[in-house]
Amino acid sequence: MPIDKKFRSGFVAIIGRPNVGKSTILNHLVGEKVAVVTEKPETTRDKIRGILTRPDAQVIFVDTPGIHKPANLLGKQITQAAKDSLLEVDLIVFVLDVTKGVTQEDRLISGLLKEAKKPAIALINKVDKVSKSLALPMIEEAARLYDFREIIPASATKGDNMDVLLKKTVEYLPEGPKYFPDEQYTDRTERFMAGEVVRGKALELTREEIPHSLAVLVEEFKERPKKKLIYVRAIIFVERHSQKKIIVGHKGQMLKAIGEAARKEIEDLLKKRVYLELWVKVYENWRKDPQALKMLGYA
Ligand SMILES: Nc1nc2c(ncn2[C@@H]2O[C@H](COP(=O)(O)OP(=O)(O)OP(=O)(O)O)[C@@H](O)[C@H]2O)c(=O)[nH]1
Ligand SMILES: [Mg+2]
Repeated sequence: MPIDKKFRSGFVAIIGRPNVGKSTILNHLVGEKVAVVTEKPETTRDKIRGILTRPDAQVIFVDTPGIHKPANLLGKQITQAAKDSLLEVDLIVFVLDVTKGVTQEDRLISGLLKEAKKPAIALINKVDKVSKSLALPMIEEAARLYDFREIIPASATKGDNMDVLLKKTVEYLPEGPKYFPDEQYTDRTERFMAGEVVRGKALELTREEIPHSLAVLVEEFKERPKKKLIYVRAIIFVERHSQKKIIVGHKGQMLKAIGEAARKEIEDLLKKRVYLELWVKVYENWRKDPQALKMLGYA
C-alpha cells in the first residue's frame, strides 16, 4: 500500500421502498444492530446514521424510512425525512427487492434521484430468494431507471456481495476528514436506541393486528452506578383500546414477553445491565396529531 494513500469519507443514503432490506444492509455493513429490522413494511421512522471506520476510510450510512405514498401526517413526515436525506449525502444506495421487480414506487424514487443528481448505486436485494434467471432481467430493468454507477445483486441477510457494495461505496467517496471518533457506530443516543428496541420487539411479537399504530416514548433513562445498571421506563402508545389489550395480552403475558426480549437486546447493545419498565397507553389518532408527533420525535 502506498504510504500517501488518501483517507476517504462521506455520507451515504440508503433509500428505497418499505421492506426492501435497507436497515438490514445498514446493520450488516456497520456490524451492529443500529436500526430495527422487522418483516413488516414501514419499520424505520427516523433517519439513523450508522458509522463504519476503517484505516483508510470512514463511511456514514444514513438509513432512511421506506419511501411510499403517505396515508397520514406521520407517513408524510417520514417520507419527507427520507427525501431530505438525499440532499445531504455524497452517494446514494438505492435498494430494490428482486422478488417484487421494479415497482411504481421504485419509479417514483428514481424520479427523486434524477432531481438530486447525485451518484448512485443500485442494490438488487434478496437474491437468495430467487433463481439467477430472475435476477438478470431485473438488473436490466433497473439500468433503465437511472444512470447508476453500479448495479449490484446482493443478499443482505446472507451477506452476499455486501463486500462489493462497501468496496464500491468507498471508491465513490471524496477525500475527507474523520467526522466521528473510531469507536462511535451511530449518531443516535442510547436512550433512542432503547426505545427503538422496544418498538421493534412489540412489532415483531404482535403480528398484523397492531402494525403502525405503535409508538414508544422513553420517559426515563438513568444510569444507576451504585446498582451497576441502567433504569429505563418507556411508554408504548397505541391508538385504540383493542390494541392496548393485544399489547398487554392475557394476564399481561404479551407485555412481559415484549419486555423480556427488549431488555435482553438492550443489554447486548449497551453492554450493561438494564432494568426495563414498560407501560401501555392509548393515544387516539396520534399519527394525525402534530403535537403527538413532536412529543414522539417524529416532527
Ligand atoms: N430473504 C431475504 N430477506 C431479507 C434480505 N434483506 C432483508 N430481508 C428481510 O426483509 C425484511 C425487511 O427488512 P428491513 O431491513 O427491515 O427493510 P427496510 O427496507 O429497512 O424496511 P422499512 O424500514 O420498513 O422501510 C426483514 O424481514 C428482513 O429480514 C435478504 O437479502 N434476503
Ligand atoms: Mg428500515
